[in-house]
Amino acid sequence: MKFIVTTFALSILLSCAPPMGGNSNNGGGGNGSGTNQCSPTDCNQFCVNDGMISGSCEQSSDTCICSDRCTFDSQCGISEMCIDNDCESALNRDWVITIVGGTIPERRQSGETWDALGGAPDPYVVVTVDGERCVTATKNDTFSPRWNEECTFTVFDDSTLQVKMGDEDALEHDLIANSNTEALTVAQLRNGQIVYAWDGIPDPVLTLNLRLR
Ligand SMILES: [Ca+2]
Ligand SMILES: [Ca+2]
Repeated sequence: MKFIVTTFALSILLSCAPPMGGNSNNGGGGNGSGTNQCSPTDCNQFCVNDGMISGSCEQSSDTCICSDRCTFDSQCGISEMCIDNDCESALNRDWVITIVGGTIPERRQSGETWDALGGAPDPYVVVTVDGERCVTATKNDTFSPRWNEECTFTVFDDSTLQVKMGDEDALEHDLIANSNTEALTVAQLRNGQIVYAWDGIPDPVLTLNLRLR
């Protein structure tokens, strides 16, 4: 069967919204550029220039300055992340992909059981980034494997990701599901998680977590 990506951008959407309220004090004691929402009495704001979030407000002695230091990824460029309060490229870096776990239907598409005499599958996962493979251990006789195994890959702007779940057998292994080889996007890196489902069935099947090494 085929895996499809089901979710990738929820936390980005949630983190895009600047805090509500606050005041519109222009340059309130700030030495930042342009119009901002920092003021000495309320420093818990974003800096806004021409409607765009451009940084966060920082208390500095008795004033409040508009800093170019970031708090959220959404304050950075489209291929960047907020790393130690600086916007830096998310690419050309080592990323850790954690194969968390999955669920497997009781029977194959053909209606047969995974192993002879009604046996449960013995699943493992192969994650491939730019042709480099990482293979998990095999979990014996389970429909809900948990691996929590980590693989490290260097991710570039044209990197691709492909995943496959197999059932280890004594002779020829069975394919449980695989995905197409697809671009590994900055949106997925920033989101920190990729969830796969069966094509046509919304239930989550395989979860990968992503973090900077
Ligand atoms: Ca089998
Ligand atoms: Ca088995």
